Amino acid sequence: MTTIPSAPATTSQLSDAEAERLHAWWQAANYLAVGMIYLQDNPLLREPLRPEHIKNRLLGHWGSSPGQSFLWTHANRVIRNHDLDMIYLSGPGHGAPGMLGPVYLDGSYSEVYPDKSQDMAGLQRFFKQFSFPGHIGSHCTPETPGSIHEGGELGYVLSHACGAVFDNPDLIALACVGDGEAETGPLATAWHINKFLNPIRDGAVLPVLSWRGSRRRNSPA
Ligand SMILES: Cc1ncc(C[n+]2csc(CCOP(=O)(O)OP(=O)(O)O)c2C)c(N)n1
Ligand SMILES: [Mg+2]
Repeated sequence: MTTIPSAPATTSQLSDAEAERLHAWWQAANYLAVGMIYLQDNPLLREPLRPEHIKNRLLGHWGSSPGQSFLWTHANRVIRNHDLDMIYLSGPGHGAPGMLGPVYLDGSYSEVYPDKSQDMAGLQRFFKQFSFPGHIGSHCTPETPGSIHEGGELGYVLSHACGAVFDNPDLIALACVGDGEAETGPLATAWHINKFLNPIRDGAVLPVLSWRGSRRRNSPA
């Protein structure tokens, strides 16, 4: 009989201290997502909030963002602990704040766009220019540091994830599927691509359904 050794406790178990740090990082990412969607000024709420601090037109899906930054936060932990080769693919629509927040937090955004520096002035520009014509898109556009493909049309996250791992045995593609996206034909079909994935020759796809209860089951109306 063969026994499969379990992963070493140090890398598989989340200590309270580590959980607290991850949680703090995730909360900061969530603050950035809210700021991007709602604020055009007063980014750190250092003064009482006034109507002119709020954007006139709100774009970007708040509900989509915490789930995606949660995946990002915890994926980073396993990437670091296990030295993984992993990419994240974002399916839900207009959920870019869920990725832009982490990218700003880890310093990559300011590195590529020095005017979005990690200070109050840079943060104000980052917030104001999100979903503003000619500036930062509400999808994860190619201008996003680290991004390799534009989204926009729902339905393709699993096809892209599978395509990325074919003949790429060391890669893990973490794919977040929006519950709305999951209702599209291309996405429904893409669940079947696993039939073509070979665990020896190809990498692995780790799909996560972002099911946010947007459709109430058994509701009377
Ligand atoms: C094929 C297609 N149909 C419609 C849209 C318009 N659209 C953009 S986001 C969205 C809702 C997406 O829902 P979901 O995937 O659940 O994402 P979330 O709720 O997390 O924003 C829709 C219908 C689109 N981008 N692509
Ligand atoms: Mg949804």
